Amino acid sequence: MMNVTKNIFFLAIRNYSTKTAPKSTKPRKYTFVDSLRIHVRGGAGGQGYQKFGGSGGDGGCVYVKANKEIRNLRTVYEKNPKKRYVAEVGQDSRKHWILGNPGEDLCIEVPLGVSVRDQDGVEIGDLDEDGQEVIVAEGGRGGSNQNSFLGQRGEARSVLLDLKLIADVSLVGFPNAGKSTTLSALSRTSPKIASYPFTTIQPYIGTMEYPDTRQITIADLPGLIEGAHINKGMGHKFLKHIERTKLLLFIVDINGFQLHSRYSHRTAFETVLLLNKELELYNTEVLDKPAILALNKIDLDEDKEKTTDVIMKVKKLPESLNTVDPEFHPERLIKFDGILTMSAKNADSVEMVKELIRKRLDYHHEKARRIREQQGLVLPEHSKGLQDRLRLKNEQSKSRLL
Ligand SMILES: Nc1nc2c(ncn2[C@@H]2O[C@H](COP(=O)(O)OP(=O)(O)OP(=O)(O)O)[C@@H](O)[C@H]2O)c(=O)[nH]1
Ligand SMILES: [Mg+2]
Repeated sequence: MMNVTKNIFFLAIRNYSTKTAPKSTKPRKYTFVDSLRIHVRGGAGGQGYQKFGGSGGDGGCVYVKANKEIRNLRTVYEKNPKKRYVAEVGQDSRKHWILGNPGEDLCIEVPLGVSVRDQDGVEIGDLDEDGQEVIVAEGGRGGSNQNSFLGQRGEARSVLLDLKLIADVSLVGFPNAGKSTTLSALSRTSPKIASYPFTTIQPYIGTMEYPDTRQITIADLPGLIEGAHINKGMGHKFLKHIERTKLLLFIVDINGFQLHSRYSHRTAFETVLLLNKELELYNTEVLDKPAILALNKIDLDEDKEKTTDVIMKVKKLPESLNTVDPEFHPERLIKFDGILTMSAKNADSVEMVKELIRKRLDYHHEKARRIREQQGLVLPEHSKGLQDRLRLKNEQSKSRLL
């Protein structure tokens, strides 16, 4: 049994320690797909009919639309594995049909959280809300007296769909820290849990439910390892998913972490600093997100010595940095909104985490709202009625004009 576990473990390291990401964007079957390159072309415009001054119909356009029912880009790929999308052509103008009908638009439905970019990496649009849409290829103009009655070609280009999960909270931790165990204790999800690293190889979203029906989503991401920011391990591939979450929940094993016997053992305090450092090296901005530190597996620390030690050191940062080697020092320290101890296997201690997450999310939501309000970006909640009345008045006066 031991050997089997060990083999899986080494296989995992070999597979996931690749220095460069595979070039092909062709997704493997049954895997979570969070990036997909597609080729889009608007429909050509119909030909005009010069003799009668007739105009051809405009070609249809291709647009991308967010649909909350779609969970990942694999669904998009499976619907059209060739990844080519061509909208309908506009109808030609004819003797008995002077104005050709426009071609039908083509809609590509994608999950929420997709950012659409062109071949040069320039952003075309972010689709974060259900029903949001963006045109990716315009249809060609129909032929008319303005263009010598020649229908124009539709726009053609390749477009990258890049999915960044939208969840309220994301779990950040080294492999085997107990992230999936925490997720299963917090939500009704049952992710795979096992005693070897890299058990979770795809992001997984669970929903925490509160007695008053409030729901908070939480993303379990594959574990990070040292060097994740330069593609080591597999966490790097998923670091981008942290960017759109509102709160980070660090899960740290109180016994620290050791990838395997050839690597050094890291204490829980070193692990906290290393996670801080990996996030910083990936994108300093993620350090501005509210974060909670959960020290896990305290049932294995009977005399509470390790727990007391790490809490004291985290609270005494930055002075406590001098207790560890400079290689662990981040440039910028993350500020934790709260430190908790738990045993993810014990549902009661996880309840506290659940409550704190809600409190912190609500606090930061309210804070952000007030800042926007002060900057005049949104009307205060109580003046929303006024906004609606103004809109209605505008519409009424418009309809009177018609
Ligand atoms: N004793 C004890 N063991 C725990 C606790 N939480 C998790 N474990 C065990 O730790 C191991 C790893 O747990 P996982 O939840 O799979 O860890 P993970 O962080 O999701 O790991 P990866 O998916 O590999 O990144 C499993 O054997 C769990 O049963 C805890 O509070 N106490
Ligand atoms: Mg896991």
